[in-house]
Amino acid sequence: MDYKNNYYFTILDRIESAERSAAKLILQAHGILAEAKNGIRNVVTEYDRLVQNLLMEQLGSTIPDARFFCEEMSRQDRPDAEHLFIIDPIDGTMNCVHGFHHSCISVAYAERGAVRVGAVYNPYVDEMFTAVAGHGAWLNGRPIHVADVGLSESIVCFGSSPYAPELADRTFYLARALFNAGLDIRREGSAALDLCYVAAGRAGLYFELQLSFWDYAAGALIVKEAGGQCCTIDGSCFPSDGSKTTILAGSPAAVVDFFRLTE
Ligand code: LIP
Repeated sequence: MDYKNNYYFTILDRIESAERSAAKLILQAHGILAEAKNGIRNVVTEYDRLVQNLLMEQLGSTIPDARFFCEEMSRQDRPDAEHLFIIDPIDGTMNCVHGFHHSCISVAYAERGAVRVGAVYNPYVDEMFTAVAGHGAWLNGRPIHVADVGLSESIVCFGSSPYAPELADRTFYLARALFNAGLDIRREGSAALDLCYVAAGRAGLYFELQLSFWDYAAGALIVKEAGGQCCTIDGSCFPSDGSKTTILAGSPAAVVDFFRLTE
């Protein structure tokens, strides 16, 4: 393995160990208080901040001139920075606040806008989903691959974009159409885990009409390295400026079926 890829695997190791240390904070959390960030559906907790600070400290010591694009930062660094960590300290914060044990820590490493490494850790079930660009995707160290099936044989995950209620009609119209075309639908509450479930072949498709860069940066790489497709809802590339976007991810066959269904 040449130096550069060794370098990415070294960064992956550092991200994994930082996520496992940060996860202890989440597992020890009791009586989590939610503060409204922008209305009662968009909340933050002290644990989001504690986890983010720990990750920034540990990863900042890994690459001293690294920049950060994190959910709980008031001002993100440039998404095209030479060395950038994209962090969602607790993806599925609302789940975490309500004791739904389905949340994760999501960290991606990018160079000049290209995501090279991704790791998503669900501490409640000790599942570490990882990927290195050009080298594949893994769950707890074992290779994973998207399901080799179309929509009719798929569970479909979707996100309800609770921070953008104006998108609800289109979201539930699509969810209904996919309920008819697929096996069943799931709204799990963590975009990063929805993407990892597609990568592991547990779900055949996932969509959401509004997501932030930190929600999908790591999960999208994990889907692609697991042989899946990941793009905007109309099949385009994600915005390079890190702005909010729609997302569609799935097995190649399920994505083709989705575009046939919605044309
Ligand atoms: C959440 C995502 C979820 C989406 C929410 C929010 P957060 O991330 O995981 O899929 O529906 O709008 O983006 O805010 O818990 O990190």
